Amino acid sequence: MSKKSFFDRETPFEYRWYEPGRMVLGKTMAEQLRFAVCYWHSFAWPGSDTFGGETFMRPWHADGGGSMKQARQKADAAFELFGLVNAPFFTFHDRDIAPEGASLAESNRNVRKIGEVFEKKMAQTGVKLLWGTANLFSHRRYMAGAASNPDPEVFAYAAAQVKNVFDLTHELGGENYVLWGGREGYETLLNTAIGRELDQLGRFLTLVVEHKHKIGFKGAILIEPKPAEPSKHQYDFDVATVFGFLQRYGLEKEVKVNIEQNHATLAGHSFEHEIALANALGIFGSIDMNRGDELLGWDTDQFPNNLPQMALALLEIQRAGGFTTGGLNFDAKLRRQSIDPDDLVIAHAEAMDLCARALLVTEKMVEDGGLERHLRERYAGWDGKLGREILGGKKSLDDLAAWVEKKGIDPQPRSGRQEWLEAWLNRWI
Ligand code: XLS
Ligand code: NI
Ligand code: NI
Repeated sequence: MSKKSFFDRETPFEYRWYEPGRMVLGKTMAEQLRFAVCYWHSFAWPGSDTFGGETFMRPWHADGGGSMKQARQKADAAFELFGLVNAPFFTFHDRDIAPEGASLAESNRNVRKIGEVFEKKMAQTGVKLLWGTANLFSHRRYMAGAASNPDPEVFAYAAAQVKNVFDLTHELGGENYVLWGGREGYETLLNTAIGRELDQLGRFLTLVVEHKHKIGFKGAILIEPKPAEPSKHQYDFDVATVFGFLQRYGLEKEVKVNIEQNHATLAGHSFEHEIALANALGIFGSIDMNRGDELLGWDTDQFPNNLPQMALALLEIQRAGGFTTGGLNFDAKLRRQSIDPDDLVIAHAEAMDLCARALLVTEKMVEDGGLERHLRERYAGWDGKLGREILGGKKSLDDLAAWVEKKGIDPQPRSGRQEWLEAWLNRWI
């Protein structure tokens, strides 16, 4: 591995749009986009699906792929890719980076050993950790959920796993800690007590938040909403559901969301809807930029390729003030026929390039200001006397009824101008 590159490219590539140092809307492109490569799809997944096994045949998966030697080999390849595509961040689950041991203590030690490898590689390369997370869904002990499990021993086991990888995330200078409720949901209500499970989840998240303050972690804790898959119904359905949950357990100031494009569409929303709502509710954190397939109803985790969709998402992120601790994670995987190491390089590089291009489209939209102007005019009444008095709680139902009658008010509808606005958007693509 060290002598011969795993990726061994013959054709050099270059970015057409991504210029990390170029200023766009007051920050460099690199600062605006904060790209991250995910470990699980690119290095832990062997290309299997429900109907067939491994297709990629990576050396670190040979003979079952369970050794620490292979985990180190995998880390070498991962950091080689980050360098090749010039990705400033990466993301991982504990189980992506190191094999599970015979006991939790051994598993945790394995994770920590690779953590040491990461620490060195991060110092050498300057690559940073966008977020870490725990895999609380693959092992059979989690088949009925982690925090929402009917057995409190599973809750405790999950807590122990989270503590280890959260501490590691903190030590590696990670900028966020993510919780995706993979099996926090149910298959049938016949065996599920929803109320109990929600309280268990609320308790678990509270413990994570308390731990954050105890260790002095300065980053954000993020929940990643998803409506279903692997569970039939998942509690963190979408941004609105997560916000209600956070409020119920008093955590809405402590926890934000990591929004994934594919999860948004599975929940029946657009990506930009979820980002805009999170912004409106004050919980926007980070994104997973991976699309679904319009004809398939599951999480296909494809690299982004739709410029207008990406530009709209990046526009909403600008409206939210841009990323702070968050970033743009490619929670995306190759198709299982893309078996060459090169495919991994091309997929990431082209996705980054297209995101950069989308950012330039966003820049034009923001600079033109057409949308903001239209919105200002559309809502202008709410900034006037009547609007301010209503929102300021100065008018009762009686007051309003009397005022409308006395003045003989008869509001006139105005055009929503949707077609004009859609054409305005396309002007910048
Ligand atoms: C799965 C999720 C997962 C999270 C991290 O659908 O997207 O990969 O991003 O646990
Ligand atoms: Ni996903
Ligand atoms: Ni994701």
